[in-house]
Amino acid sequence: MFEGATGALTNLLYDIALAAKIISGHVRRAGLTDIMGSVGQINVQGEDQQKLDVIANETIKNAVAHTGRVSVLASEEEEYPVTTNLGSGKGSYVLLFDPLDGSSNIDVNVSIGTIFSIYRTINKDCAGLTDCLQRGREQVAAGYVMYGSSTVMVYTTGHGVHGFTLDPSIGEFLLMNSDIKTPLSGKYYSVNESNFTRWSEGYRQTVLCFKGAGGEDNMRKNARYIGSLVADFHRNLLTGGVFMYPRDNKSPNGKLRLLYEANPLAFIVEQAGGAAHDGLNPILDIEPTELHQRTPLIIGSSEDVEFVRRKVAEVESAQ
Ligand code: P6P
Repeated sequence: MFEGATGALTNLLYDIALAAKIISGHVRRAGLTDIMGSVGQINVQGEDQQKLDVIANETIKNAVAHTGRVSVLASEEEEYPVTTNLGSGKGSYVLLFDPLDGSSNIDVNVSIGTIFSIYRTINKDCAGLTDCLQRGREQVAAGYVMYGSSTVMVYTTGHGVHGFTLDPSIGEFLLMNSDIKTPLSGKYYSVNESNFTRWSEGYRQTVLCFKGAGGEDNMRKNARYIGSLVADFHRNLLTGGVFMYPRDNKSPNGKLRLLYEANPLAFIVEQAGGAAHDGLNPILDIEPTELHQRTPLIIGSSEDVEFVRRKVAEVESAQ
């Protein structure tokens, strides 16, 4: 505990861990109870809202909204920020989250995840949208929960990255990896190659290098793409590699969300010795302007991320 600390952040992380245990229980029972599939509604993202999305979103809101610790929260499933503590907007922290990322994979039993990002409240009288639109560099904590073969929680508070595994027999997260460091370079590249024809030439040449066909054979890597961000990120964090969701002519701002997907994972990967950028600048330096804004994302091992940045710049400056 640091001098002057109240324990509020620690307790907020416990609140999130409690929500994760509840969500994990639902995910593990999906298929046995009527919670798989769609609710027949479209969410604010224009995506077919899955029942587990709604359950996860409500679970996290209920775990934090009345504790006095969170002033305002924002979720991928909520169009606007939600002022908490009976609408007072008072509380030390701001919580941004994607309650269940990759939920389209639920019905086929592929790993999915919760991603969260925590900031200090700026407007002490009544927090709101501006408290949510802070640069990623200002995060005080970030993490994710992956509901996979086991349920793992990985987080940072700016003092290293730490991984926990849920022991269902006692209902507690147990520390498994303290101070995770990601390799400087890895054997995997992760990208949806069906977008190849939509990319700029720089990204096409970069991926050809990863395939051993771009003239930089030392950059040849294995392709691994699950299509669930938390699962792809977690594998690359532990084994090394680079995940890419570049801008393309279908998604000119990229697909992934800055505030509750890219920023928290960027904070984690930088704390683990890796890097994250949007093709030009570090993710954590982006000044947010909208709650659900998208960003291109290149994230993972520092040497691999730098290779992507350098190769794309080299190819596109020569055009
Ligand atoms: P695509 C899942 O829908 C998600 O938001 C991330 O979890 C994942 O990395 C990405 O989209 C996959 O997108 O276009 O490759 O299917």
